[in-house]
Order: sequence, then structure tokens, then C-alpha cells
Amino acid sequence: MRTEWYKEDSFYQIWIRSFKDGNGDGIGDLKGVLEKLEYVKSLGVDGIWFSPIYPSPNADYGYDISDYCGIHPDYGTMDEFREVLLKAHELGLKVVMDLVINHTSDEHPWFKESRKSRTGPYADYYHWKDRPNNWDSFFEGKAWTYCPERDQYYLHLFSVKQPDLNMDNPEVREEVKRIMRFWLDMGVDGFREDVITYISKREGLPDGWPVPILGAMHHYKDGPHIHEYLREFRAVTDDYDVFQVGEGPMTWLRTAKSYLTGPGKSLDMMISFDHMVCDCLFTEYIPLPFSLLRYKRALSRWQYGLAGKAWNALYIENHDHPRVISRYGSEEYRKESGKTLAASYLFLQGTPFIYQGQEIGMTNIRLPDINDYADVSTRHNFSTYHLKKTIEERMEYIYRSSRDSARTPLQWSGGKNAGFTDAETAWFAINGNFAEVNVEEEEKDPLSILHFYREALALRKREKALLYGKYRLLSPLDRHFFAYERTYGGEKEASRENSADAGGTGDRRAAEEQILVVCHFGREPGTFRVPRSWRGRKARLILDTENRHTGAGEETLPDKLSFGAYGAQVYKACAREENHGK
Ligand code: TEU
Ligand code: CA
Repeated sequence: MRTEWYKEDSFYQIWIRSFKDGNGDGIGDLKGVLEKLEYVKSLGVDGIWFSPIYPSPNADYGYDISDYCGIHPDYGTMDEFREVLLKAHELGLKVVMDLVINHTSDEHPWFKESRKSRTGPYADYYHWKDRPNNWDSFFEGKAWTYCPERDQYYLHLFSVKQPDLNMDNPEVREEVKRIMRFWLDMGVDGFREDVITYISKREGLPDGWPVPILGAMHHYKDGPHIHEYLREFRAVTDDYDVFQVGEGPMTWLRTAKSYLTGPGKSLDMMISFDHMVCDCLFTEYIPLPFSLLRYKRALSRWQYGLAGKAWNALYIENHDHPRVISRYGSEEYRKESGKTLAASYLFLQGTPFIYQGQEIGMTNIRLPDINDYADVSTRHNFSTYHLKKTIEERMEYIYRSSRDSARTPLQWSGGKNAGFTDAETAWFAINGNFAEVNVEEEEKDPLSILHFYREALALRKREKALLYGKYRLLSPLDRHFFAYERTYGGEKEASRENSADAGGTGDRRAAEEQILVVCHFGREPGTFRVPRSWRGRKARLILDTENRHTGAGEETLPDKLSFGAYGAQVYKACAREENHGK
């Protein structure tokens, strides 16, 4: 039986290599995770999403899998994983695994077999062609690489070492189901499904438009059999009480609904990218100034679009994007903007995901040389684009865009190697700001980003309005403030099982609860004009980035709210007069 437990939950994403080293070899591992589970729990989250921890040659740091049912020796053993799972469950933390089935590693046994001959049992596990078409890969030039043994080319939408699986082959789909059951039977609580919207390719793999990288997308994004295949996988999870969140790069709202709603529903949530391109054009490698209007619009589009129909996945960071403070906030006002960014998304409707290090406000790294970078896409971008510019200018693009900024070791303390490892050096460079930005320091500081996350997550769990309330964007054209309200009850009472928001099926009238969230983006002090519907109402400051709310009583909301550089205030209105006695 499937319940919708994930709606009130929030998740912490672990990219294990940089989370915590437990055995002193400089690389994060399961032992380190085990040590830090209480810390994760202390944030107030309800679960963990593990980016891939499976055996992998690490051409794309785990997203190139060579054994779906194993643990990478760098990270430990299956027994250690079972121990983590058990302890997580004891602490009340769910565990969600990354399911990467668009491609495998070229070192996966299936591919090793497949490349040998055109007739063997694995011959059709991948996409092979005598002549490549014109598709580009996302990471490394053309999407086709020649293989002399077969005298054919294989398709790889990502790196050369990530051949795309041929999902049209029913045997491949059976393999996927076996992998899913393997982890589900072990007790994991769901999957985050990597580029899941790309797994069905157009028959014949025709040429795309002559446009770099994106030109062939319409031949594999939301492909011809995608819903059929995902429904097969959904039938597997139907036997377990788990959820599935899919990653859908460049998936628009309307398409997302085809996955998230109706009898053919195949996913519970979609990781969308709309709000992650508010300071760039398609990719962080083509930078633009941050636009708060775009951010508000993108988030609001999904809030309105899915209301009452489906559930959102909420995030502002993960292992694929540079740190959000460096992008949408301000490193100079790190603390203020880090908290403001938290408030800007944690109180929307959906299940929040928090990426390791986000909760302490980690920022981007600037390494002197391109060879200091590990990420395949970072290195490829450097060697391919803006070649007429100077090395310094090209490095500036890397600083703006590199995924490695999100992959530096987590800063646990101001001590040696930021408390990440006892080894002489960590596997990857540690951000130079670790003396100031680390878990230990933030534990001590009541005004830290860390404490703000804790408070915000606890508040979200407490307030029905923040979980299920109706969303409304306020002052949509304001360029310095992102303000929204959440309204719960008032009409009909929601019931958790049957509805995605407050428009539930019960018929009891509930007292209306309303929450106002105001986030200030900008270095200059600013004043927010309270919208008419809120002016003069009795409300209580229930959270703010300067801790003025502690002990704040009920007050009449002023017409204007003042803010310093960045900042957020959250008010809860007392029941409206007209609702009294109803
Ligand atoms: O990401 C898919 C994806 O679209 C991004 O990789 C994007 O192309 C990239 O960030 C450039 O901006 C998923 C994983 O999250 C990512 O880590 C993997 O590298 C990728 O799939 C391939 O598995
Ligand atoms: Ca280790």
C-alpha cells in the first residue's frame, strides 16, 4: 500500500565522497555517514538521499555505475550500508537511493559484453549504429563513440564512459526492475531517478536540429515510450510504501504533469530546473546577472501549476550546481543571504531537499588551475568554449559554473582538513573559508545559518499552512522582495491522505490559518510595503533571520516592514474576524 508520507518530510542529500571520511584515507565513506547520522537527524530532516554509492570508475563520480547492486570499495561494504540503513531507520530517517538507468559505466559487465559482438546476449543492451547521427552529448562533444570490436558507434548522452542503455529492449527493463527490487527488499524508502525523462529514444535515432547540445533533445526527452516504461517500474514500487522522485532537466510544467498526475502517474515528484537558471542561459556556463523576478516566476509557476494536482520537490542546491549563496545570494552577506534563500523555498508547498553543506552556507571554490578540477563537464567546458579569451577569463567562467564548487569536502570544523579527514590531505581541495564556515562554529552561533535551517524545518513541520496551505505570490513585480502567503483551512478541511493541498474532501469547516513569508534580496536596506490584504491585521512574527521573533507576541502588522542587507520575516496571522464563531 502506498501512502503519501513524504509530503510532510524533508530530505538531506549526501554526496558521499565529500561528506565525512571515517577511515582516514581522505575519501568520504559509509563509516563517516554512520558517525554523522545524529547530526543529520538534528537538522530536523526526515531522510537521506544518497547520490550513487555503487562501484564506479568515477568518470562522472558515481553516475557511471559498474555494479548496481554493490557498494564502491572507497565507501565501504554492503554490510556497512546495511548498518547505516538500520541506524537511519532507528533514528526515524528514511533512506532514498539514486537510480541511474539512462546509462551505465562502459566498465559495466553488460557493456563489456555488448561491445564484443553484434550477436551476443548483451548485443542490444545499448544503442549501436553503423553511422553516428548528429547528436551532441552533454559532457564531451559528439554523443557517439566508435568501438573497433563491433565496428560500430555507441550512444552516450553524457560522457564517453556513460553508454546509454537501450530501454526498448525488454531485458534491460527487467534488469532495472531487478535492481529496484534488490534495494526495496533491503528496505530502502524510495528512489531519486536520474535523467529519467531521457530513457526512451525516438525509433531509428534520427538526426536532430543543427543546434549545439540541445538540437536533438526532442528525440529523447519525454520520448515515445517513456510513460509505458515508467509505468512498468511504477508497478514494482506499488508493492512497497515508497516514493519516486524523478529528475527532469528542462521539463516544463505541462509535461511534468503527465508524469505526476492521472491514472498513468509514474512519479511522485519531479526535480525541475526552471528556478535553477535565474542567473544564466540554460547552463551556468553562460552566465547572466541573477534575476529575482525570474526566480519568483519560476517557483510560482510550479506552485500554482501543481496545486491540488501533484506535489513539488523543492531544492536550491545539489551536486550539479555551484553553491546558491554564490549565485543567488551574496558571499559578502553570506549569513544573511544564506538564511534568506532558505526561507525563500522551504515554506513553499512540496518536499524540501537540502544538499550537504547548504545548511552551513558553504560557498563556491576558486582553484588556480583547471587541472585542479575533477568534474568531467567542468574540464570539457574549459577546453571547448570561450577559447579566444585569456586563461584568467576562462577560469572566471569555471568559478561561476563548476559543479566541483558543490563537491568540496564538507566543513565540519576549523581544524585540520576542516575536520573532514584525518588523512594528510583530502581527496579534493577544501574551501579556504573553512576556519569561519564550519559546522562546529555554526553550532555555537545562535544566529547561524545552521540554526536557521533547524528552526525553519521545525516550523514547516508544525504549521499545517506551510505543509498544505494554498500558495499565493504577493507583489509579483517587486525586484527586491520575494513575498508569498500560504493559506490553510477557511473553506474545507484538508485531509492528508486524499489531497495535495487544502482543497480536500472533508466537509468540516476549519479555522483559517495564514502565513506570510517576506524575503529581502539585496545589499541595501529595503522596505517592504505590506499588501492591502495583510495591512493592519493581528499577526505574530514566528521566524526571522535576525532572531527578533523569539518571544514576539501578537502585534498589528505595520504597513511597511524594514530589512537590512538580505533577510526574511515570517508572520502568522491570527484567525480573521469573519471566521470567528463559524
Ligand atoms: O544530471 C543531469 C543533468 O542534466 C545535469 O548533469 C546537467 O546536464 C549538468 O549539471 C550540467 O549543467 C544527472 C546527475 O545529477 C548528474 O550528476 C550526472 O552527471 C548526470 O545526470 C549524468 O548521470
Ligand atoms: Ca574513507
